[in-house]
Amino acid sequence: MHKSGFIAIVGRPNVGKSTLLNALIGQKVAIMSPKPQTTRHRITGVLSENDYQMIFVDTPGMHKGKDLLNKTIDKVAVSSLRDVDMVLFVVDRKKTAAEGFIMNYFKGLKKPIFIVINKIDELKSKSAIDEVIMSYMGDNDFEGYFPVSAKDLTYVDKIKEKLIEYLPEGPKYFPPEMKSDQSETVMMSELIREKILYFTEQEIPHAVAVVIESIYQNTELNQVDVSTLIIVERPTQKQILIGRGGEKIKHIGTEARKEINKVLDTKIHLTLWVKVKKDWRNRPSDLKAFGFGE
Ligand SMILES: Nc1nc2c(ncn2[C@@H]2O[C@H](COP(=O)(O)OP(=O)(O)OP(=O)(O)O)[C@@H](O)[C@H]2O)c(=O)[nH]1
Ligand SMILES: [Mg+2]
Repeated sequence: MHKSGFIAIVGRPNVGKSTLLNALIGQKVAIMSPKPQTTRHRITGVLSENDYQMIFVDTPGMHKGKDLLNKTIDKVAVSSLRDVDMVLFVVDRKKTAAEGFIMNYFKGLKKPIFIVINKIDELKSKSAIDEVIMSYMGDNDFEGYFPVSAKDLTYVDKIKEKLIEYLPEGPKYFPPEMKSDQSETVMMSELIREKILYFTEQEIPHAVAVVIESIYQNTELNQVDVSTLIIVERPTQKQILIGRGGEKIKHIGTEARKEINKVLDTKIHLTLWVKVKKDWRNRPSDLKAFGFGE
């Protein structure tokens, strides 16, 4: 008998959902960063074994976003809840209003929901972990509680062991060698955005969109030439991103190139252009052009 199913990973921004996805499938398919609102799209990660397939759906952190971009990406997480067989609700602290906001979406969902208490490497003791677990008991019917460290891979396998029990009988939805449904082009733009998130501060990470303009297989130099547009909202942001003498953008480019080389095993030559598109996060046409929304 072959088992398979879809499992959504949801939670507040920055709790470690994408880190958990990568840990569960043993490969980096989703970018991760210390800045909230890193993930902006639904990202599928596939774990294939002989007798089962788990299709994990990483989602943007759920929160009450103000701009149109955030409202659009919040819908992604909410609709993912509808489309899956099971849910992993990731938390990293005791229940607060932010978690309560998310738990409202669980009402009436007739599917198993598990809580993952992530970042236990930062919790000092077993009793500190228990306190977090206790704060979630009683409100919802959770099927299980998993204290883990996605970063250190501690107890991540316990989640898989439990999910196998709950998986329904089903086909292989993806070929076993396929780890994600993201195209290489999208993955490249994401890895570039990851480096921008790491090396910029304040509002810049949130104001950035990355669009791959062209990809050229340069057989002569045995590399791929990639030309990329980085969109920001204001001229001041462009200045900061480029940095004095172009130093900042050069550093981001170097780090992105190394990461793409590592993750996608592709040698690339990267050209980055920074362009201002005023208030793009609130313009439906821009959002569509940059790959957001229906
Ligand atoms: N200490 C510790 N840090 C972790 C752990 N898992 C993730 N992190 C860190 O938490 C931060 C956020 O991780 P992400 O995986 O990007 O979080 P996310 O929930 O996907 O965030 P959004 O996409 O913004 O919703 C990163 O700096 C991670 O390194 C963990 O187990 N322990
Ligand atoms: Mg994420």
